[in-house]
Amino acid sequence: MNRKVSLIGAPTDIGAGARGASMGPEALRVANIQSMLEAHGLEVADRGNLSGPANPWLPPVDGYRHLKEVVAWNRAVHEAMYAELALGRLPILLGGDHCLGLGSISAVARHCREAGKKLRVLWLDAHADFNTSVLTPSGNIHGMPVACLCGHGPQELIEIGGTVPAISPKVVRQIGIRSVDPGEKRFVHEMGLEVFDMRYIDEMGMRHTMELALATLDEKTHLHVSFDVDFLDPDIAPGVGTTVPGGPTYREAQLCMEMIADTGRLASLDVMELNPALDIRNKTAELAVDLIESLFGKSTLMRA
Ligand code: Z70
Ligand code: MN
Ligand code: MN
Ligand code: MN
Repeated sequence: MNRKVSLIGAPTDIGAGARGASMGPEALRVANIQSMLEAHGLEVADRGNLSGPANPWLPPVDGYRHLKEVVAWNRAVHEAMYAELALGRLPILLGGDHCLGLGSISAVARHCREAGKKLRVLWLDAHADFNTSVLTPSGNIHGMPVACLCGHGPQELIEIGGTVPAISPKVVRQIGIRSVDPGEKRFVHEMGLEVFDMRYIDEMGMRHTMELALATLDEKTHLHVSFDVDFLDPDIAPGVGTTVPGGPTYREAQLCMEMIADTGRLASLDVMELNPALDIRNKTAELAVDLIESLFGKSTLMRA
């Protein structure tokens, strides 16, 4: 794995349904994300925070809330992530709400095209984030980034990476899903997204789930993990805008991260939707950092 890591803060809640994810980057820093990574021998550069428009907190227009501001933030995220990849570094996006997955993953896809790499995206989330302006119940664009990446969304958003669509649904594996809107569900099936929902994890276990989600990676694969903190069960991770009961336990989440680490292919990461305004003494931020430690190779015993 690449040992040179860059932290990029994106302090906004522009695409979310609750205010407060804008404080996520600072909460992750307070939970010592940088020193944790350095303790594992990584070279870490904190690039500070991106800037962008304030959140005007307006109702949706034509099925989108804050579209212009969402575009501006995603352009900034795209350029920042792309620049770190071009430097040969492993970027970690500190969100911020999950609408920014569009800017992040479009940058990763652009890098992969130029570098001749194959892309695999693991989307760890309670939600499929596959809505469109006609399907959405809320207009919140954090419910739409996967659809936008696959070419279904407003022109100015889907074309941020220069190529439309930025990715094929075939490169995506969604894990932990348990809240999907009715129209969104039909669209997920129509597009053939590979979804390992909580029913699947209950029946088959996290081990088998991850074996399938990580199958067919090779030395040419760039593995991107988009970690929406609401993936986790709200009992352990209350500090998110949209809690959905019945998520992975602490043990299941640890195994998920450890199995990703074991591939040695992790090349970029998003840590999204952490909402310190709803957290309890930064415990969700500390949990996220604990899990990211496993993602970067911490294991209980030395492994061959
Ligand atoms: C719902 C919508 C969502 C996160 C909520 C919710 C989407 N499907 N995503 N919280 N992170 O409004 O589109
Ligand atoms: Mn590279
Ligand atoms: Mn999400
Ligand atoms: Mn979510």
